[in-house]
Amino acid sequence: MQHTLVIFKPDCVQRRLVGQILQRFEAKGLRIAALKMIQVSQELAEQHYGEHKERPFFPGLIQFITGGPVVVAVLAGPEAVSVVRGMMGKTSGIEAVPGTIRGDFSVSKQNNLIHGSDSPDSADREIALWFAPQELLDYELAGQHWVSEA
Ligand code: FUP
Repeated sequence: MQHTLVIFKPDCVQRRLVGQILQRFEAKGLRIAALKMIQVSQELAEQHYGEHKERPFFPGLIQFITGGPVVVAVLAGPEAVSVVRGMMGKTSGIEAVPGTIRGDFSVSKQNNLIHGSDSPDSADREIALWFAPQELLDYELAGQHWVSEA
């Protein structure tokens, strides 16, 4: 069982797409382990996107992600990191294939609606950055054995 961080970015909130996209993850069989809405601080934004610090798009990205509230979640399930990445599609909504979230709802590289951790190590780092340990809830969903073996 793996955990991954998903951010429903400010464009997702403003376009009223949070429910529709969260529904896809639930329907897939992932469990919501944590969920909250927050206004991202400059500091958190810079820490989260630290690996892109030297890239030309970094200032715009920070302005974008702090430009309105986000909804942030921890999703749990078998291979949750790669399952979510596959559902998200390529970074650019123009290149992302139809059927993926970005492919269905985005025509932008920056305004691409959601973030998902790109590896289990990134997931651990990002979850610790966005959530306190007690915010992650470990519980069983009824009928889980119909969804997956583990
Ligand atoms: P992804 O893992 O698909 O979210 O994409 P990256 O980690 O490569 O990039 C992080 C965010 O930076 C993207 F979600 C959007 C933004 N970005 C740009 O705005 N311009 C670029 O050229 C590349 C990324």
